[in-house]
Amino acid sequence: AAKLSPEELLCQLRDRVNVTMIEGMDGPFDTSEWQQHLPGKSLNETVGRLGRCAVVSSAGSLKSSHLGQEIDSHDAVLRFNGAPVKGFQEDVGQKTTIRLVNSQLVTVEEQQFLTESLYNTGILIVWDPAPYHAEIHEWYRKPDYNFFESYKLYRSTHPEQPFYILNPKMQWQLWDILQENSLEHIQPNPPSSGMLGIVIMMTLCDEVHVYEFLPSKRQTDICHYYQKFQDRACTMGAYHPLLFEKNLVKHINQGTDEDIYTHGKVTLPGFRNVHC
Ligand code: NCC
Repeated sequence: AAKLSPEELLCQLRDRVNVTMIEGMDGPFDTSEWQQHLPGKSLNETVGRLGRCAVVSSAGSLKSSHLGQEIDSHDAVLRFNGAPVKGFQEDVGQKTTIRLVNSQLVTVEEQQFLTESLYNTGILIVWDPAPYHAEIHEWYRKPDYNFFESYKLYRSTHPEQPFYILNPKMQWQLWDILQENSLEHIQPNPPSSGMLGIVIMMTLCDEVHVYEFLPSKRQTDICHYYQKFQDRACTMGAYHPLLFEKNLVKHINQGTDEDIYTHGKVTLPGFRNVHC
């Protein structure tokens, strides 16, 4: 596999990864039942045009980072799954514009998902691992986790909160680019929420700063900044091709290595600012 230059790679990401949310016109969702649950406005309409954006990984290395103020200075902040802000503002900030959650959380942790106030802030997006390049109907028949009922339930109790379903085609378009740019064979598992969130923000924002996706000098085996649990696989990857994702992000980073080392910070252009 021939490695592309950072510029070529950015163009590939811009042109081949289609970031869209499920809409009422899409395949099996074009029923009156789904019409009433899916948000009326598109994600673009809901967020408007965003300038500087931050993506906050959930890594343990955010602990004692004091990055909170810097993170909150962005126009929009994306967080993942159950990553809290309460009690951790000093390190991760308090602003949440978008929260990207996986379908496992929405189903397996349904009770918490439906009741914890953490999820009531900002825009929610849920994604589910789909079979490789599966057509949307096929995925709908056998999602990895059947989160659809839980989604509808949440929508009924929080009708005013925008809550989108990520179109599953994106994950494999992105995975193909990861594979093409890696020398090793990658297991065909979808990218992590982290990598998906980075590309979502690149479509919405002029500039994206990613925190502690590429670990800083604070790198630790502690999985999350909000838990004591230790597992190196959280940072290196087991199911998700996390190491390959991180190599790719390192390759397209427009910031300095110093920024990575001290702040775990990567700077990426929004696709609007990528000229091919
Ligand atoms: O842990 P998780 O990820 O919620 O983390 C969000 C994203 O942050 C980046 N990360 C996290 C920890 C770390 N030490 N280094 C990192 O770089 C990754 O990019 C990660 O995607 C997920 O991707 O959805 C994941 O979700 C958890 C779990 O399902 C949720 O937290 C909900 O409880 C998965 N863990 C388990 O299933 C046990 C994790 O594998 C992937």
